[in-house]
Amino acid sequence: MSSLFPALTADRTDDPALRFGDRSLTYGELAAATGALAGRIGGAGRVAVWATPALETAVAVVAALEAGVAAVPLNPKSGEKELGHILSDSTPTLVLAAPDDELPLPLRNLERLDVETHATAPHTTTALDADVSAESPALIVYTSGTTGPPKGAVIPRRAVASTLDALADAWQWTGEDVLVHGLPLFHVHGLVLGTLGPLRRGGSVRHLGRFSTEGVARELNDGATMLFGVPTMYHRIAQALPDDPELAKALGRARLLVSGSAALPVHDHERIAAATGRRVIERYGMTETLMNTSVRADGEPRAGTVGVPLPGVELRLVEEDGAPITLYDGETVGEIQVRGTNLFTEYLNRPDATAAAFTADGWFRTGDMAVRDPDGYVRIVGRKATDLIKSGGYKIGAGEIENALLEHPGVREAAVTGEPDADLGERIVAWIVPADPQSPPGADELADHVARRLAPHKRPRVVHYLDALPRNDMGKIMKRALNG
Ligand code: MCA
Ligand code: AMP
Repeated sequence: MSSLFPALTADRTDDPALRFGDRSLTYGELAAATGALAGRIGGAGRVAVWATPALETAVAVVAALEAGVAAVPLNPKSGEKELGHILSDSTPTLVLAAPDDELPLPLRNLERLDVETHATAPHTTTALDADVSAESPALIVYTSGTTGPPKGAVIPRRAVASTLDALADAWQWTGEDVLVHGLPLFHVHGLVLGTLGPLRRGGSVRHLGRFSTEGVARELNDGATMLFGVPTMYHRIAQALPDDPELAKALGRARLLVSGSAALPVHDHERIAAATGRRVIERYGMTETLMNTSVRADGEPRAGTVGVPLPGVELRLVEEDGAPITLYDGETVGEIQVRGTNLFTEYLNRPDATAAAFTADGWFRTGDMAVRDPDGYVRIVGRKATDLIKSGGYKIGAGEIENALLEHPGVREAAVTGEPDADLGERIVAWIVPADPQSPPGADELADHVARRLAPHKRPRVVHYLDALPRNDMGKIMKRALNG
């Protein structure tokens, strides 16, 4: 038993814990599988987890936490360049994967341990993590910045515990809840909230394998009580509702529909409310901070807001010069800064970036711009950095895509921007000056190039060809001149 999962005990032989497609584990089975694996990896420095949407990923991460070992979840669609960076930066001693998973080249030099979901050997019942400090790393999650490769956010155990307990308070989330979602397991949303969350409460999660409105309808009509999703998923639900009475009925039954990772447009909020009688609530978080605010289950759901600060989270808005804004007028815009036990400790191997992310008095600069309504509800109105793109709920840095594009022999210059997209929120647009204007590389070829090197969700969806990029007197690319 782990201090993070007090409900994960061997005697709960009939209580469902995890279901992925048609494979499932009870608490008793999960305790046996994670106990056995934890016994094998105890003392390993850090372990990489091949984070497919499968039982094995959940077993691997929970076992690492039980063993007091930090887990580095890897996107199984990561390209070679991205994977190479994450491995050389985080230096895991082992990779945990499902027995049938084929691992790509950069991982083949690493010792591999197959994750068994049904333990065959008797497991230890002593809590391996009893002496592990709450400050020690639980997870290292890679997140994009404006320039350069992704940074590893070191998330300590107390942040995982405190964010999940704050959400339990805000959402009246209990062991009775059955969560359904189809989120990836290599980011905070699907892994911490969507997998560790139900296990900490003693309830269960049904993962769809991949998101579909049919899967959501099936599970909510079959006893699931909560749905988590990114706005793209709720947009697809809103699109499907007019022709799908089963889906409308299913959503109408849910106890809580929660959206996060990006802003859910008011139009989608309204369409879902009109068709189902239920209001989606939004919560606001970041890889570095876990969850900061939420509309509460017992509060007023208000479209276009992310609710109020969670218990234990201090939140302030500041002016450009760092002066705190004291007005709650729904108008005065400032950067959101936060403080609390929900925060990460550092970016791995990046003391410079860590220092830059905090103010002298310990507030984390989120880079998100917001106003506050008179009753404290936070409304996010934008982002400081235009070079960060949120597409499908994934945060993507323009700089890393530009660097990948520049590695294509047919590209002389490249700039990347985001533009509004009804489905994805924003879509990635590449502006290319070809090396040879007579035979520029095709849009599909450039998309494949980025998908292969970085990840498919980072591929440009639109490519424009230019003779030259607009630059100012200093030679800096003027991105505003591109999208305008
Ligand atoms: C298409 N595909 C390709 C290519 N083109 N693969 C390789 N090369 C290409 N050129 C494949 C894709 O891999 C994918 O495969 C399929 O075609 C469809 O691609 P795409 O259109 O990109 O995907 P989608 O189905 O439209 O994805 C929408 C989505 C997804 C399901 C909403 O964006 C998603 O899962 N978003 C969740 C992001 C998230 O969890 N963010 C949390 C981070 P296949 O279908 O097989 O995959 S934020 C966070 O954690 C903070 C703390 C917070 O606040 O939550
Ligand atoms: P990530 O680094 O991928 O964890 O993404 C964190 C960012 O997602 C935040 O800084 C916000 O810009 C955005 N975000 C998360 N939740 C919301 C939300 N409910 N509304 C608007 N933006 C959000």
